Amino acid sequence: METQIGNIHLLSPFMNASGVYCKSKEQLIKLDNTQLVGCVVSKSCTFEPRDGNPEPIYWDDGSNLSINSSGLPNMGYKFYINKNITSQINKPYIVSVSGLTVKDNLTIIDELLKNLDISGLELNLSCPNVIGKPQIGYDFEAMDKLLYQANLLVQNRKLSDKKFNFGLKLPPYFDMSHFDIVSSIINKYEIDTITCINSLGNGLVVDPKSETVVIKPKGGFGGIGGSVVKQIALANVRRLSQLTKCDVIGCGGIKTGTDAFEHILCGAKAVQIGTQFYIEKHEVFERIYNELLDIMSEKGYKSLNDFCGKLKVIN
Ligand code: RRO
Repeated sequence: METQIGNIHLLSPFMNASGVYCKSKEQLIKLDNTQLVGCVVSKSCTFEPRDGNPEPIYWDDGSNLSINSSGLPNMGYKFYINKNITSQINKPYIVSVSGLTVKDNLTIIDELLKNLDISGLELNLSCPNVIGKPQIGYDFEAMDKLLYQANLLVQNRKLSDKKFNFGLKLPPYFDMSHFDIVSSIINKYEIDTITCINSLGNGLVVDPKSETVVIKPKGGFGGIGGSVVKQIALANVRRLSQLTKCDVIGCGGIKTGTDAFEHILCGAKAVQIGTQFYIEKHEVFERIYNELLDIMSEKGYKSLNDFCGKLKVIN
């Protein structure tokens, strides 16, 4: 079950999706101490600490459908790279970055690169929930400009230490031409990993009984997660692992070992769990790990590489 994502070696392919139980010091340490979590990912951070949007910001149906409009509540980037935290985490540790401006993103990345205690960063280009801030992953020109500048910083660091992992978190794409455009931008830079996909932005859950929305911010609109996004996630994992040189981390609709198996078959080298982690808490990792192990042994697969990216097509 070992795997490699960019420069990071993982003993288990499972990790938390950024945002779920990973904002506070206690939550990060708990993730580090959770069996079969291969890597700890922080809540996306901004330059300054933020409270996020007014509650209620999250809803799920208890099964596997979720909507959130958290609005980036976080402790500020300094918190996530402080020795106070990093010295307590023994597994690979990825800090998710979601600055509110280009300048903030570059400042945070620069500071992260100087920190030898973290394994890498996941630059979040796909937060759907900050009022007045469109998802940069859908603005190809802005994305290219940001990655150009971030890449300069990362290249400098790589001269002295090759181990830092530069990753991106992308929104879902729905058009073949968009896969082509995004991958041609990504391939210009030294990006090690891409996480596909963030929540499906600006969906709406309606409660027919009370005739209301289920979360408060933005009139009820928010990022959709869970089984309903799985097929979109699989398509993004598949296409972007074919078109880029990056290792892809699959995220979206993973509730069972079969879901994880499908992500890996489509090309994911590792997977993140969001909605189901929220619902089932930390026990989810061991359960899904064992389910995946059972599928592998039934099929006679000894390692993830035996089936990673080997989805068959119909000729
Ligand atoms: O904090 C959020 O509202 C949030 C973020 Br940054 C994100 O990347 N994805 C999401 O569904 N919510």
